[in-house]
Amino acid sequence: MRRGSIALAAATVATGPARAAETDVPPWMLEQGTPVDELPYGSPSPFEKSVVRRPHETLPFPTSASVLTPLQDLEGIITPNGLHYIRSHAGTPAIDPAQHRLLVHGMVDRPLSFGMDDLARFPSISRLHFLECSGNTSFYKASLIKPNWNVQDTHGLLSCAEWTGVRLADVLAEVGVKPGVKWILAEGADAAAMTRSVPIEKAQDDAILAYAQNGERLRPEQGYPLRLFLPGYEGNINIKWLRRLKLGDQPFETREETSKYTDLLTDGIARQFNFVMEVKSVITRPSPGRGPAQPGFCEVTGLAWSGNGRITRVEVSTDGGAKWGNASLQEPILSKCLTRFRLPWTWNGGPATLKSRATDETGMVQPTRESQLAERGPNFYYHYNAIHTWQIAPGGEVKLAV
Ligand SMILES: Nc1nc2c(c(=O)[nH]1)N[C@H]1C(S)=C(S)[C@@H](COP(=O)(O)O)O[C@H]1N2
Ligand SMILES: [Mo]
Repeated sequence: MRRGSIALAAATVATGPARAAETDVPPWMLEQGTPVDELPYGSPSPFEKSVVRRPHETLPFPTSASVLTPLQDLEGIITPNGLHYIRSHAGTPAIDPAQHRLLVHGMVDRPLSFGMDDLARFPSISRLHFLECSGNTSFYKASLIKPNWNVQDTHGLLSCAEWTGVRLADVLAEVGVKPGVKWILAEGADAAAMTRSVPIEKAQDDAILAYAQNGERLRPEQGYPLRLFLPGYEGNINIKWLRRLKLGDQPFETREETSKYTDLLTDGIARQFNFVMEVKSVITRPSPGRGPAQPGFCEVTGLAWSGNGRITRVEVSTDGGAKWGNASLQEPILSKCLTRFRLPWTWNGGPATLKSRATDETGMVQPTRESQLAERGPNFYYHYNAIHTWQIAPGGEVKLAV
């Protein structure tokens, strides 16, 4: 569809753009604006007050240990720092960076304790990557599903930022990795003292000791002053407030990789160490609360990502999966990063069923909900990545469809 024809369609409907009145002068043009030096650190327009993180709409508990990113309100691929999802098992510790240390010990030649200044002396790198909690979208059990959920509820444990830090591989070279090292224990300095075992191959590959997020120092909630960032791996292993790395020849079998974050299979056996967040996508608009205002042109847009690499294709269906069309992918299309997709669509005002299906560079395709449930059985909780469905009613209201 050409741009001109889109504009024409919008202008012909009653609630579209008004005819221009050339002499109108808005009141904010008649007086001096707020002095700029009153804003040492800026915040969004007061008219954007509704664009906030929040816990699950219908959570059965009185308090929550996580708040979700409002994906329905965001553009492009970057999550503003104040809207990055938070999942913290014991709140946010108040850490003085001048006192924070990272101890690297175990099977190393020279155990060392690094201050933040010591780490800053290593060569730095910046990478754009998504972060997704493996519990994101873990609502495939029918009893958990609430029909009024919007995309913030279903997919909001997902964010994307530019992470800056130093390569873990460089720090490991400094301490000297002894032969036979296979795993590294990473420990956080929060009251949960969260610990996970990281495979040495990942540590030597693209692991980052991150101290900055979207150009500024990490937010306290994201692990200030230092976090482990493992691109494409489930959120939990990205240890925040990182204080210790212990090198060893076997996994450390911590609580978060035995009791939690394992996948219980149909035969009753739990699969451990499922790190990679596999190919997934979601339409962020139209979505619940963000339905089409009127029949006519309606852009379908959303996000796709894969912990295995780049997104190569996103298909969109508006008729429940009978026909699929290729969405256009917005550059940059980066490895282990959110990719924005868009498809021009004309909503005829009738019922419609929207789905998106992503493919990554390894050839993996998002499974249908039915096939994933059949394969994984009723006990599965983490790592759900099936095709997601929104239902548009004739009035334009959008609801979760399962
Ligand atoms: N020290 C520590 N690290 C942690 C956690 C925690 O509670 N403590 N939560 C983990 C979980 S479950 C997730 S999903 C991610 C969330 O990172 P975020 O809060 O920056 O989004 O951090 C992980 N790292
Ligand atoms: Mo998580």
